[in-house]
Amino acid sequence: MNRPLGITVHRHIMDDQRLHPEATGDLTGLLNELIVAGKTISAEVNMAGLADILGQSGHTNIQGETVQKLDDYANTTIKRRLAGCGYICAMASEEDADMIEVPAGTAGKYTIAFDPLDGSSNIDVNVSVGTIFSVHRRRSASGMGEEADLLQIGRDQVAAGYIIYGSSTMLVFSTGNGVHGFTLDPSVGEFFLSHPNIRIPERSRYFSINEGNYRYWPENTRRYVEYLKDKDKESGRPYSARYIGSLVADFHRNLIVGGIFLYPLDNKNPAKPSGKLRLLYEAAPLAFLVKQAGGRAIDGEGHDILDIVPTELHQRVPLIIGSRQDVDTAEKFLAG
Ligand code: AHM
Ligand code: MG
Repeated sequence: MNRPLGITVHRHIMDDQRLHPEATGDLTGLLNELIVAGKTISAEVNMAGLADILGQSGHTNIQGETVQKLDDYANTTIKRRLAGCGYICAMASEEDADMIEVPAGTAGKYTIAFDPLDGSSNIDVNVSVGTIFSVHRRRSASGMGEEADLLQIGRDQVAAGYIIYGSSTMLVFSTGNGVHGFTLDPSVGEFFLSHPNIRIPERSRYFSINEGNYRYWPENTRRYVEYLKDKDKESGRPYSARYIGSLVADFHRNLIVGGIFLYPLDNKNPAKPSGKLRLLYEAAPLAFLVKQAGGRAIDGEGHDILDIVPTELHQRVPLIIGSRQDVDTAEKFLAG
């Protein structure tokens, strides 16, 4: 069979590296290792229905949630592949309470935070899940990495992206030079450039939110969602609702066709109103991508996600992300 010759993700990354004569190749090396981890996880996710790996592992993670077996698998796969690769000095994972050290003598110049398998409560029902990652240059000069190397603002990411395990497996990432999407051809085990220079539409007709939380939202958030559902021909309202409950899938859809995703502040815990999603390995990397694609991400509390200074690895943050004009409107409503 004649296959069209596509640009592989490795070629794309090398071409990108050549634009930076000062580059050492370490970021390229790190991304390549991550891609192999992603392909490994993809193969396992695809086999999940057959391999008796579905279901729960029986223990809970730092967030108090039940860990699915595939979460464990994805987490271990990424950690093993990156440990000792020489490109990173520390890792943080949604599934690990503490910073993950790298073997002595292998510390490199980057850090990585990742959610190994986001949306994993959806695995059993065949909904798309994904791996999200965020890469920073370390702050400390050398030696073993420290937590402070991981606690950096989103704006300083050098690379961020996700791998979505959906009807096909796609890698979407940015090194600060636009957002590019690659689709895995499983027959050759290679990601090919399928979505160069992704731009999110300036305005959309879709919103993604868990409306089951309506009663827990502040009044301004409720008013905004009511506004989206009001009839107004000129602004294309009512918007259509699309909520998958798997962040990578919801985000990916909105990135490609336009939309606004909200996991806003709520008072489910009245003593401590908060968002649900995590800053370091969910909100910040997607904020980096959306900005590169022409969109925006805010917390609805007066901050751009990319400017929030993390104080702990598993910090939660409200997230409003997507098409620029929609986020602008949401910002006005949420500010009252
Ligand atoms: P997870 O990291 O434990 O999988 O949880 C994060 C997921 C996101 O993928 C999704 O956007 C959100 O939780 C859905 O939450 P809810 O079920 O409260 O709507
Ligand atoms: Mg997650």
